[in-house]
Amino acid sequence: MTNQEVPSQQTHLNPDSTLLKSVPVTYHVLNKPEVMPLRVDMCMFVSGVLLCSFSGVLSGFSSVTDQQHTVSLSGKWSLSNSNGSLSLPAEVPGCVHSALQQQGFIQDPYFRFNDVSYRWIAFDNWTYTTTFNVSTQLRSKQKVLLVFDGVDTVASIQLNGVSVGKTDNMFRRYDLSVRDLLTDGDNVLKVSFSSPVLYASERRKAHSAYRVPPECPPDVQKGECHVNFIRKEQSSFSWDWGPSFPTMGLWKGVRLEAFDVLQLIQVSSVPLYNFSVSQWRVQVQLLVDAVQTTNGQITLSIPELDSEQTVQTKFLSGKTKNSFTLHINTSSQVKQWWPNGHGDQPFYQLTVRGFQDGFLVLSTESKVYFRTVELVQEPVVGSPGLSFYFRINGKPIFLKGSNWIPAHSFQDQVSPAVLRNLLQSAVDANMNALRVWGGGVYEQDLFYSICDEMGIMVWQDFMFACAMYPTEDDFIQTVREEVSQQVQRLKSHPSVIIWSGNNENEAALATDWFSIPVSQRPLYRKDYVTLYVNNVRAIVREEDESRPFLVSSPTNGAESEQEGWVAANPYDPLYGDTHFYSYFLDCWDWRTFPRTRFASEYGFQSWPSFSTLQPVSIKADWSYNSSFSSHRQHHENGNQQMLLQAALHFNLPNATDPLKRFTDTLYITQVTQAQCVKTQTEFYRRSQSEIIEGKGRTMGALYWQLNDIWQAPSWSSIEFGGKWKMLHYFAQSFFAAVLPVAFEDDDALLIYAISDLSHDLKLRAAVSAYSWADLDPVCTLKSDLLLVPGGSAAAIFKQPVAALLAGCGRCTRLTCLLTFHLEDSSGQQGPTNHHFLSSPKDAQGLQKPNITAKVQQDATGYTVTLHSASVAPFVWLDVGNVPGRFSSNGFLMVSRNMTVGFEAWRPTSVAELSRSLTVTSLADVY
Ligand code: BMA
Repeated sequence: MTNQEVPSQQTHLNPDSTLLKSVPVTYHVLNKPEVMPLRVDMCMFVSGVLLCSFSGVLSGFSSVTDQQHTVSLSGKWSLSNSNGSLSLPAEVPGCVHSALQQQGFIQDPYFRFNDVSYRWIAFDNWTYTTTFNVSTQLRSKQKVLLVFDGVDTVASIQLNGVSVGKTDNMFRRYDLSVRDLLTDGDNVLKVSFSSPVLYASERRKAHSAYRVPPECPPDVQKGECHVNFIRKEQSSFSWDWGPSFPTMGLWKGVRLEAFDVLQLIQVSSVPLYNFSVSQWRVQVQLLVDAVQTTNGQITLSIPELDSEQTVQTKFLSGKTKNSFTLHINTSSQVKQWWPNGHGDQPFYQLTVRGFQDGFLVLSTESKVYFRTVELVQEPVVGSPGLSFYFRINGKPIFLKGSNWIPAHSFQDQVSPAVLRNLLQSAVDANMNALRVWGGGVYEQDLFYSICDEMGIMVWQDFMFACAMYPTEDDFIQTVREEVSQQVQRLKSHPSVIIWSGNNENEAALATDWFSIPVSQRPLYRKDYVTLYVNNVRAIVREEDESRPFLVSSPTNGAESEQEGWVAANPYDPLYGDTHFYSYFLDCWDWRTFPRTRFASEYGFQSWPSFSTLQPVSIKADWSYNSSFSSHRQHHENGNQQMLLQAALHFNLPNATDPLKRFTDTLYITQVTQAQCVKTQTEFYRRSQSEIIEGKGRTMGALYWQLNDIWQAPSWSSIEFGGKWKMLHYFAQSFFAAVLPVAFEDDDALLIYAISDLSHDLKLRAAVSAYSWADLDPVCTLKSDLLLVPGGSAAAIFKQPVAALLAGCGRCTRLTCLLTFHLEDSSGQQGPTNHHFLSSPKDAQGLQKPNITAKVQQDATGYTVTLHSASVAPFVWLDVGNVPGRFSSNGFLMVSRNMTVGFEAWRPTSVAELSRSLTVTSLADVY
């Protein structure tokens, strides 16, 4: 692209000016709080005024605004409760609960029943205070903004005794203009928080015309009421997997931003592809606060793509959104961003510079990743309804993954390491997608940057879940600002592939979760449309045309829209996405699952391991029937449901030693969950290429849920702290790019070959039958080679079970099980899978395997070599509280010897691992 009009600093220097290059200058505010160091890249004197450019960081963009001065007010503040009986130092970012714990006023809030013991915290009002000094230089700026990146939630803000603002929404950034209130000496900033629980209840009382249900969570959740009346993490008042900790605090950074000309508040860059002319363009949006209307030039460039553009512009006085387009040189080869498993995640550096009279007034850099996303909803041959799948860069992609919930009740404790570990675990389990669920928080910038880097597609909900919401004007206004800010913040991330208005609220209305009288239903529908369609959707459409928007999940998508946004049955498998839970039906029977277009939620609970529970419990708690075990279970009858499901196929633990019985029970719940979710996921993956009885073409399997918020039973595959449950090890296999799946239909055994690869494969299935009593296979069968196109599931093997067993000789359904894999001329492709011909509780010949284990260390790390005396299903290695993970776990052992690796997440030793290691298999628990 042309660059002849581009002003360069050298050519536009005023001859009288003095150019100082790369002078390292750090500004200091007197006393505390800490100062954010700004590197001065360049300074020059213009008309006697020193103009400088600084390097800072703004939401992932390195950003510079001339004459800008940023002072962080994060750090140590003081905190007190309403009657002054408690007064303590508090870290910002942070929250009241974290501060109380850090200062020793309370124990670990997650310990035993402390969620209930510490209920009082959220009923009190709390004030955060800091005192700071600012330089004369800062105060001499034309404008000074006091910026709060996140205030949780209802607070009034005072600077030097003057009220400067009020907040009511945790999901918004607030910037307040404070220049004239700053003084020479001590400046006192106070943020007074009102109890979120009492606020929600007052808002509920004020809404007297009609109910906005649910009023309260079910008793089993031990939570607070009316969370839908406050724009705050909805699960912070409790959820069916989480405690009630209605937090208060400054949960993100606080700073002063001072400037003379303009200030860049938010930058975004969204690549758009014009299919008809095969050209990329990048839409760059600058949210700018200008002291006065300012004329200037903006230069956008991506040097690597030989693309640059300069335009004249005018920044109007005040806060404005300014959009610019950079057309990408058509002769440049643009490398695209791909989801994990489908290609790399390359990016380009975009530079945005603004000049006023030839001087740099604004400069920022950002990463641009190019990719297109389409949500395809069109007629399907042989099936009523509409398809529902994502096409990335023109390629249909099956979404494999899970649902993300807040990683901690106290967001200040979600460190970069926690995020990285969880997201790496997702990728290591061959996931390519996560849904950021609508009852939590819009995640931190880092979450999305890591997803960009790792190729994790994000289905981003807006934060509304399982409830009706009010539509008063002030509620709508704060939601509008929230949506607009969040879309601006997140839309540059290629990982975000869809916006979705809420979690399950269409379903709640359609299937009448809240017993709303028929006569009142139109009112609730009207409110629903007002909030999600006329406001949330309208803003998203205005802000971001680059990705699809769905009003709810589950939804029938285009069909819901046809039906006035609330479909008669949002769970219809012929349209959109579905959520499906069934705890009592046999999860080994694939017939119980809906053959949906897209499974965005499904799952089963399990308990975390003992080492995760131990630090938050005492000996008296260590039984399945203890009050602790019931207390941590927030899903009605959840503990019983797990055992009932387990008992369909397994003998339940019956050890006489209470602790062994408890840990064995934890184990059996994990086995049950892993096997259930495996069966269901395999069903969805194998349904991707076919239509059976009008249903199918499933193109997504996101199980509920990836992670945990605390140490408790839940649907997660990763425990609080990062330890993988058996399900997560299973996910590594059931999400493998190439996978064999077996199931029975009409007494025939079928094996499907599933491939997410781009190229075709020629595969055969190899099936081995093992007797439960013997480690040598009874027989092995191989199918003919079959073409398996990339991105498909194909039936590759079919044989009546009776014939298979007869042909095999010494096998019956009770005495044998099957293992199988896929292979081509170069060898095995994908993991080995297994199929039980009967429930293991009925298995004849299954014995205690007496597995012995030896830990060793070699150049690659730690290994555990196992020796088994017989076939052992669900072999589980556990090294207690040594953090890390095994290369494989929960496996079926059909060989005498096997070696697995252990990746430790902190230094350990052979001695410690040997001491900590326990090995459990199915027959060891009864
Ligand atoms: C889904 C979710 C959550 C819930 C989960 C398990 O419907 O959207 O609300 O935690 O089920 O019940």
